[in-house]
Amino acid sequence: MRFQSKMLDDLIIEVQSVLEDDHMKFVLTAIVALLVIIITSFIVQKTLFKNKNRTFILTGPKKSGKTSLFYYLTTGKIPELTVTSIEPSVGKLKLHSDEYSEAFADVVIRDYPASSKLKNLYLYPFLKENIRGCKGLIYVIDSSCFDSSYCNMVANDLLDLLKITESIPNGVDIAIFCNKYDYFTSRKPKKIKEMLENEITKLYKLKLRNLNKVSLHDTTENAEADESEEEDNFEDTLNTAFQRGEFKFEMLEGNVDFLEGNAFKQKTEPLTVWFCEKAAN
Ligand SMILES: Nc1nc2c(ncn2[C@@H]2O[C@H](COP(=O)(O)OP(=O)(O)OP(=O)(O)O)[C@@H](O)[C@H]2O)c(=O)[nH]1
Ligand SMILES: [Mg+2]
Repeated sequence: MRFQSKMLDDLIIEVQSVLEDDHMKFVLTAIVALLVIIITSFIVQKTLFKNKNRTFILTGPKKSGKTSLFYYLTTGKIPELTVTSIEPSVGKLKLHSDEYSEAFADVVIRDYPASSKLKNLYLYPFLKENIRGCKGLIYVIDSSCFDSSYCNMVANDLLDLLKITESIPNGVDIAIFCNKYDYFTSRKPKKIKEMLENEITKLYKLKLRNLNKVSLHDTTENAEADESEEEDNFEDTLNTAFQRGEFKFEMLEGNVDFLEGNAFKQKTEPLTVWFCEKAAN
């Protein structure tokens, strides 16, 4: 009898230890499973969030009204005073009408400073790295001082940008926002477009001539190879936009629209229409 009770005790202890072991295993498995779920959902959320946002870039010459437009587009207000931007500003697009608010909830605007040094530091690296997530570029110009030297500066700037935006299939759509139309000296978008096409044609021909000259006179083989490679790259990216040597915005992969506006007086309707078109795509 005593022997039987000892055996029973032993059996109970054994069963308990097996159960405890299984219990430990179960608890450990549950913890690991929970951790896996948390980490996976964190990664999925991060990826979805990253892919969800559509980015629009705001750039252009100094003092053209980029930051005023940025504030208006992201807060619905115009800043009382602006200072020269020295770093990018990022904000979510906020259009007043409720019917748009949902459609644009994921649209992010990035306002970039205009100096060449700061563009090299912030704008170009960001564009090159995120070109596929960039849904559009708004290039703000001051239409009230659009003379030949301003036109030359804008043409050079646009060529630098187009080399990046045209490097992907279908390119990136661009809105040239001709700001400050409230000044009586301001030029109409149609005239600005025509002047820019002529200037870019001139720059392109000059560039090709210079490259040819350099490769003819250069004695070292390496330098020749480098230059012709640069020429090829330049031609490859923008070649189709030059019909019989004449530059035409219509021939670019991305659509380029010339819009008129006055950020100061909150007259940006053409840009709202443009955003609606881009958001629908
Ligand atoms: N008359 C008029 N003035 C404007 C308009 N838009 C902006 N401004 C003024 O232009 C000046 C420059 O505006 P910003 O918004 O700071 O221009 P920005 O391009 O961001 O300037 P930077 O960051 O220095 O390159 C400010 O005094 C604005 O009030 C406009 O449509 N009409
Ligand atoms: Mg600014």
